[in-house]
Amino acid sequence: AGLNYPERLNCVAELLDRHIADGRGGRIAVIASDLHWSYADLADKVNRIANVLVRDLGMVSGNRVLLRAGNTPMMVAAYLAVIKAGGIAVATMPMLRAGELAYPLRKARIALALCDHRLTADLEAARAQAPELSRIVAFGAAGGELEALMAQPGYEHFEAADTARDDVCLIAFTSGTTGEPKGTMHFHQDMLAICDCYGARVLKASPDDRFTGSPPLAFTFGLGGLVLFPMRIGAAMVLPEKAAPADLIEAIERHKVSVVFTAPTAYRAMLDKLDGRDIASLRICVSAGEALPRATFEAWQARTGLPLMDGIGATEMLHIFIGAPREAIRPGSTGLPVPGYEAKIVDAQGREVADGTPGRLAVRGPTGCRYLADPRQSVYVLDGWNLTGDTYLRDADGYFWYQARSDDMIVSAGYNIAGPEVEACLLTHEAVAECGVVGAPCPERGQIVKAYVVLREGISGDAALARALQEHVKAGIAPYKYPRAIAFVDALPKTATGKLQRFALRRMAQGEA
Ligand code: 3UK
Repeated sequence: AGLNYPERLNCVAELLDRHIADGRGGRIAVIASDLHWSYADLADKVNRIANVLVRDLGMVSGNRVLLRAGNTPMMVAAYLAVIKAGGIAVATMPMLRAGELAYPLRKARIALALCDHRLTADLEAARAQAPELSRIVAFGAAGGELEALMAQPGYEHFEAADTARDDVCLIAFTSGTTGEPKGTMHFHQDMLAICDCYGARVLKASPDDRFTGSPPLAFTFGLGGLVLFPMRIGAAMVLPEKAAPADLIEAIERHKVSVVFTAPTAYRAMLDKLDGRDIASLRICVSAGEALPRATFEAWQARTGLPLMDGIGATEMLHIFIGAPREAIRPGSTGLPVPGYEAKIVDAQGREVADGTPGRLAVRGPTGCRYLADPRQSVYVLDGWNLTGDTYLRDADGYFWYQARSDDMIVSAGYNIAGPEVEACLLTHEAVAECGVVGAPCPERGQIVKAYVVLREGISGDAALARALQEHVKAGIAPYKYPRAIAFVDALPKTATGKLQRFALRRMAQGEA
């Protein structure tokens, strides 16, 4: 994609300071409820925090700084300040508790943390298991500790640290659905590369767009979609305090948002809440994090006239690496490799398979997996290719079609069944709000297909509805894939990043068998 970044590069100088140097300091950068920060306002906060880090807190280039906050303007400023000062931002999901914080604290050898004042208790508690953590500075409250330090005279200027393009600036932890979370390391140039590949060539947003979404800023899906993509082009980010489907609609309507980043389940949930709302400002809707069921694509398009732009990304790759530009979308397919990336399908021995054959998805490009001090590196990277844990197939036109997480395949009476395909079919039934399909142990068949179903508001589950759902699946896809067991539940187990926890459903299915 012709990426040629200078050897000395600080990504914050490019994402933020450049706009001011080029006379765009008056443009709106951050919107949150009643707050509006221009690019110049944001740069002022960033410089002040950077000065506090270096002059008051003793941070030096290369230090790792833990960040803990929701999607707030100060979280954005803190992220950029750590990176501008040459540090390495280690963001953690706000919902993590003390026991879960200790691992990334120890693994990334964190001495210093900046933390939203509402979230300090768990961090304080985690100190018992992470003795290297010597300083926690709270922010976000009027007269907060960080804010008081920021107000010191002479703190409004800060020269970006002279970092290399391949210096690490971010450690993002995976959500850890299998074993301990892994810290993935990303360089200054990676922050720009995702904008110049996916942002410029697939998303194609404009400086007048306003971006919003639900993913946490501690999740690279959120960092890219809500912060990096808009900043690269001088556009604005809208940060709702809460990001449930109703809050997203409210933010879109109130702030005339045009670009949304969220997960497929959130689009589906928003559909039930659009009556009487004005979301005409919306023009680009990105869906990632989980497979986008065709029924969700179609229902969203029918209701809003907008196609959902599916894209597969991963913490290991920083952001989206397969996805189609709007004019090339094929419903049901994740899309085409993002310009700058290559993708292929390989078998268990790592050999490329023929088009149309399912296998493991491998990808390479300007960003890629580097785990922090972790022997599991070879699980993801082979011969320069990143091996995602996903089963995909490529068609003759080069489009990639998701099948399942490789470890989510259900084997029932010798048949291989992809849970997500059964879920996609169940979602075409009007009674179904959400569902998760896993294998449940069965003495005769090895496994049977079991569906956990959340019904739409006002509908209650009984044996007749369960039979109707089974018939619906048999009529929609090959009958052997139908769920022999159906359980109606109030909610599905989700990770901190909003993904369905199929392993938790499998455990439930085991317990119930
Ligand atoms: C799954 C998808 C089908 C897939 C992410 C956008 O999700 C992100 O990162 P994670 O590390 O998870 C990676 C795994 O999630 N997945 C993501 N998107 C899709 N499966 N269709 C999709 N569109 O199993 C992948 O291996 O949490 C997403 C940007 C940045 C991200 N970190």
